[in-house]
Amino acid sequence: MSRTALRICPLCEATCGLVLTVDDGRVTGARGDRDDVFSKGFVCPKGAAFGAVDSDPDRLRTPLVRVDGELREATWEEAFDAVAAGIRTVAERYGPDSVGVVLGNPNVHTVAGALYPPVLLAGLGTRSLFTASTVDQMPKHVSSGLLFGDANAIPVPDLDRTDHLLLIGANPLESNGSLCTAPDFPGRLRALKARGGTLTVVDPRRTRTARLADRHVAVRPGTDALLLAAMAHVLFDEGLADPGDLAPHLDGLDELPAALADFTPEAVAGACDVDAAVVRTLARELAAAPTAAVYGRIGSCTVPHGTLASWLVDVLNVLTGNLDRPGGALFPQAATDRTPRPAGPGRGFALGRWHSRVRRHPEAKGELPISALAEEIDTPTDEGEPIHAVIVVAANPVLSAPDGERLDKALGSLDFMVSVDPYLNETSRHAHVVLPPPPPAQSPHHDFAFNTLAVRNQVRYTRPAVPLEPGRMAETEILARLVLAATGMHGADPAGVDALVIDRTLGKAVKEPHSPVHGRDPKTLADLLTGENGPERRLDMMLRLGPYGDGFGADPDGLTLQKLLAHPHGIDLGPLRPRLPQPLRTRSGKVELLPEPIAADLPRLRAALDERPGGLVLVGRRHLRSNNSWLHNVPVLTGGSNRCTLHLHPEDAERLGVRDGEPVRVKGAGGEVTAPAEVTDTVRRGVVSLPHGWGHDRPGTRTRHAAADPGANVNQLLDGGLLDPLSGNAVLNGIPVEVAPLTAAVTETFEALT
Ligand SMILES: Nc1nc2c(c(=O)[nH]1)N[C@H]1C(S)=C(S)[C@@H](COP(=O)(O)OP(=O)(O)OC[C@H]3O[C@@H](n4cnc5c(=O)[nH]c(N)nc54)[C@H](O)[C@@H]3O)O[C@H]1N2
Ligand SMILES: Nc1nc2c(c(=O)[nH]1)N[C@H]1C(S)=C(S)[C@@H](COP(=O)(O)OP(=O)(O)OC[C@H]3O[C@@H](n4cnc5c(=O)[nH]c(N)nc54)[C@H](O)[C@@H]3O)O[C@H]1N2
Ligand code: SF4
Ligand SMILES: [Mo]
Repeated sequence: MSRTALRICPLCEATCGLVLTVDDGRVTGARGDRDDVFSKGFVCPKGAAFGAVDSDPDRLRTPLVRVDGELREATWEEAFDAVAAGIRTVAERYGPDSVGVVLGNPNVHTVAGALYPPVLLAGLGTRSLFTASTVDQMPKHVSSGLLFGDANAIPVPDLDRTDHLLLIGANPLESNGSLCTAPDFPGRLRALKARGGTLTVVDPRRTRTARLADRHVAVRPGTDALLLAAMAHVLFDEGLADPGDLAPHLDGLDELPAALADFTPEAVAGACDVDAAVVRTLARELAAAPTAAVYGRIGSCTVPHGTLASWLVDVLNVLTGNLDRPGGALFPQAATDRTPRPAGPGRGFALGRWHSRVRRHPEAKGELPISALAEEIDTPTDEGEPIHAVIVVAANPVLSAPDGERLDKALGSLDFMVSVDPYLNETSRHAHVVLPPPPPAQSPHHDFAFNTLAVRNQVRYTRPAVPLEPGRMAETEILARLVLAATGMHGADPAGVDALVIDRTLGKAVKEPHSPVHGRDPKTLADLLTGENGPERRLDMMLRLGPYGDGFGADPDGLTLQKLLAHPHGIDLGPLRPRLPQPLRTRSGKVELLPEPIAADLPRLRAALDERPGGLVLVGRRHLRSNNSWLHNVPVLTGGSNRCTLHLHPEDAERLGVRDGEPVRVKGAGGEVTAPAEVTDTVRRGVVSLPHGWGHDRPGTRTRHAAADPGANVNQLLDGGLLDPLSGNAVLNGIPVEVAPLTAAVTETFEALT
């Protein structure tokens, strides 16, 4: 029997609504949902392959438990018994920080990943938290924390209304956008141009996005902070800085010109390899546009000055009066955001409240750099215990973080490791217990994270499209049971975890004077919650307490889970609106334009004015049909141009004696890898590019298709020593490498192997 079911796509940040075709409990097709209030029918090749992703035969169906060194199929009961024993033994013997928690990217794409890791961390009391954020957007969190007092207050470009978009180190035509949730990002860029707006792209590669732009600036990798600082300099120098209505909300504006005085267009031109005249034009165009937004992503974050670049993105938005105004960059307001409290001074954002044990890296947003995970396991010191046990949820750091070889060994040496992962891959192969979540069609979906980053306020929820197969456990229940097992409550009712959270949240809400439930009885409120299970009741609670909520009856027209369920294609909550000063949590209650940690990092940027790379530098790239490390096992999403090749410019190829299609050796501080050369003038001279997420050639994995065309792990070129100091984010772009053709003998072996 064939039927259809709605499901929000979890495969990237665009959050498109899909219509799945379901035949006998199996997803056999997927198309864009034309009635979706946000995505309006858009779908990309990944979303269209939802069925293939969902039914990959290599997905694990039952838990695995290590017995006598071998991973064997086990019951859920055996698996959680092993987790409780493994984690508790380590925690009780060596203390809470000896249990590390590693959270990967898919946690922001699942209901379970949003609701349970915070409870796990609180219950464990560990400071050893490592996530994909420190190989990604941590610099943006830190700059937002410092500017606005809230690390999660990230302004989003108003794509649909802006007149001018300056896009730095992002390639949404392949990635479909990031920290800017916009289904059909490509179509929205075309619409910008169609309404007479302009698009400028700053990227060392002439990407598909750059080809769409009115202007493409092929900056030297790692130098965006210099470029942006010089643009700010020009705005001051030419009297173009005009924050307009923002002025009363700003602190530190007068100190900025002096802080940026050294960064003249002429001073940065050499380092950025961008003409001073172009820098001036970029600044003037930004100032002249009726509305404009500066937006930076991976290429501006995963670099040595990632926090400064992220800070300067918003400084430019402020100086041109574009922060918090329609057509500029605004703060979204999601339906599950906490009840907005009245504006006023907050607690501010602190960095370095504790440090990593081995190299004393400061924490940021409660996290330590994932680049330091291996050393925190394999290096004893006099101070405290190394990490002896690790809980991994939806992460594959052996491929996604620097120096996978070292991490691979370190994970293999642990007393205990548990992975919540659908695959036995490069990381989970080290686990003592693997807990596989069901495929996405069997899971509910709501975008807790991405709705706070969306170009339009809206809310959508989809229940599982097909029921759980026999023997499967919902990921929400897996994580609730994991919380219990890891925190000494093994065997208790997992529904108790949700009940506890509800109890605490409502208990707090009724005490907040600005809450719609102020003064009410939390027990009565809890009884009003609807939903089929704990996670749904928690969603209902968040919606009802949130900015559009019914306030548990205070506003009968407001949002509830039941209302959302009655709108299966979602509810539109309108365009982004100006919100300042309400989102600010700084101590001054203002936007703090020159916070002390930023000012203290500027001398390092000044030193970079004179830096010139001696040889080649490497940058990454994404392919439309990829998703970090874990979609290479789906045949329809691999092959064609989605290959792990080294892009290099024809002139560099010629100089090095490298020919198209032939294998080259790439060497970096952390090691070397081999990949076929792809000679292309889409990369600028002096820059080579390898995609990440490849390197599926380790034994003991169960991803057969990926292993057949493993590619090389670009992160092996890194030794984990290069970080943006303020955020602890790994430097993944602009890293120095050496490239050489493989010698004939080695080439033969390479060809035999590939
Ligand atoms: N050189 C270089 N390195 C990079 C990047 C780069 O641009 N260049 N990008 C970085 C970025 S932005 C990121 S976000 C990181 C990503 O880093 P990770 O999060 O470590 O890597 P992913 O490949 O996203 O793998 C996530 C894991 O989750 C599993 N998984 C998939 N779906 C689910 C699910 O529903 N539930 C659970 N529990 N698990 C699931 C997958 O099998 C996989 O093992 O990589 C980073 N690494
Ligand atoms: N198809 C696909 N979509 C994805 C993912 C995927 O793996 N595949 N991953 C998802 C994830 S986890 C994320 S975080 C987002 C990322 O989303 P994006 O940031 O849009 O990702 P990328 O496509 O890597 O684009 C980064 C661009 O920065 C450029 N770049 C490198 N170094 C520099 C530099 O120093 N300066 C400048 N200005 N540019 C530089 C690169 O050439 C590249 O074109 O994509 C998400 N969407
Ligand atoms: S753009 Fe992203 S969310 Fe939309 S269908 Fe493609 S992978 Fe899914
Ligand atoms: Mo990411």
